[in-house]
Amino acid sequence: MRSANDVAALTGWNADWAGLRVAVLGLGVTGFSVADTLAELRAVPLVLANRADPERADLLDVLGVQVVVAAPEQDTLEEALATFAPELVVVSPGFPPSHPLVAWAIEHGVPTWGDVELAWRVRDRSGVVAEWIAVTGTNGKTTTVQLTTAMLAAGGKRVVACGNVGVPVLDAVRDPTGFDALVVELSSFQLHYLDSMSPWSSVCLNLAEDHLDWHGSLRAYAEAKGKVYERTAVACVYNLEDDATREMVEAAEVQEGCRAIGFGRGLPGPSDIGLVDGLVVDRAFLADRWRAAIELTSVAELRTVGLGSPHMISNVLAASALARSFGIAPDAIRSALRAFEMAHHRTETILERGGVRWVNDSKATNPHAAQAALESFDSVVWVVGGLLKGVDVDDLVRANAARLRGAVVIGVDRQPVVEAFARHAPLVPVFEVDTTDTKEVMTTVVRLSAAVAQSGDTVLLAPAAASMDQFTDYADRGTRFADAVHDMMEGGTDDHEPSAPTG
Ligand code: UMA
Repeated sequence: MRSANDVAALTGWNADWAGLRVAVLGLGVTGFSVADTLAELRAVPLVLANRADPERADLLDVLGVQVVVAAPEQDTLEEALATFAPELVVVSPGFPPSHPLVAWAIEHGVPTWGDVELAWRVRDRSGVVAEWIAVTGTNGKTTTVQLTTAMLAAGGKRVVACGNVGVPVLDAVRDPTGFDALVVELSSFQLHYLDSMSPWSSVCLNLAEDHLDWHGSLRAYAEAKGKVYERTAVACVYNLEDDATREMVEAAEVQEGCRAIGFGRGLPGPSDIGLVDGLVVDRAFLADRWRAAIELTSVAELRTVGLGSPHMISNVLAASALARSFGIAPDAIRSALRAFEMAHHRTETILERGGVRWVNDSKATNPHAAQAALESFDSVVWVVGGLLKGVDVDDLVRANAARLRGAVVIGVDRQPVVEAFARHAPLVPVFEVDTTDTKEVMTTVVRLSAAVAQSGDTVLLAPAAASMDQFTDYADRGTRFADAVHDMMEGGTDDHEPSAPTG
């Protein structure tokens, strides 16, 4: 039996992983990449999951990895874990620290790592050790990761986006050709289980309430986010418009010589990236930053590629800071931005009909993201609701009451949303979609919205909530909305009357 100290010392692909008993919690994309890696390292993984995709379980069977699947209400997994007596537990991000299997490991003094911790330790797999650029924040992570990746690629670097964007970091690390840099999106869940990463540069884009059910409190959520800056080597990038991010940088233990670089939509000081007269300028990565600045692009140019809204400009500023910290030239940044294509489901216009614009921002899974989307439009029919994750929407409703033509409320947690409207926006007509048939939800949403919207309005899907109550994920929710919009608008069936508003 190896001690926790022995396990803590395991660093490097060629360390002595052979025979190490590792319990792997979860069998989604993360759990599979972990078990597959451990098998390659000749460790002894045991995968435990409450549910599992049979294809992944079959593949692991071929690799000789044991998998136990059982419902949470049975004690099977706890018993299997105790009998296995793991020397290490690797936890998928969906498992909160309060999950009985994680709690068991902590109680028994067994080290608990996330997949990203394991990936950091074995990052020398291909022989070429990539630098890591770490990105977190409540909102804008994926866009910023994609922008940064595009900028590095335009600068001639071999680079890949990975982590919470959907590609497990272990898959990127095991790519046989290797990379100059990994741009790693880190969720608060992944950061919670990550303790030794030392990134080249790092950013926490912003901080607002989210995932309180997983973390237990806003404080625990913020603590996890702040870990992104620990041991950073070159640049801690923070948001000049969000003090919480600056405080995280101040609290972090970073490497000697690491700089703090601010980004914001105001005039940049020395060591900042910001806006001057509609130009995006870098006053951080140049020798004479006290007197000079480098122009990277303009807000007018950003508008032409759909990056002109305030929150997108912030993402561009943050990505530019990360790219500049990696030595990417201004020309490469500009050309990456010109060629950038926004990912789907992020303030994406589906179509315009009769002066009404239909916009899909299904990615707005919390109030902060929804606020950013709502601010982009003057008069909105707002499609809101889903799984609220313990977050309250009162402030959001209050702040946007004046711009709302109406609201269409979806999801299981409709009650608190409807009540928030009754309290803070009693004059806004509110329609509830109470069907539980997944196929019907978006058809009903589009029918109700079409009846309420007037020329000049935007019908905006920006739910401020997670999607898993009624959809597979935010992409499924957005696609179903877009499909329903196309079906109704292109089928010309937009002449329905709304049913009576509630509240
Ligand atoms: N499982 C259980 N019991 C539980 C929870 C999970 O058995 O209580 C098991 C099941 O086998 C299930 C598997 O764990 O199939 C799922 O694991 P997971 O929830 O950790 O998800 P993965 O499929 O491994 O995907 C995760 C991230 N998901 C979450 O953090 C919830 C993906 O982010 C990420 O892309 C992927 O790792 C690769 O890094 C998604 C996400 O929703 C996009 N992230 C949240 C967000 O962005 O807000 C944090």
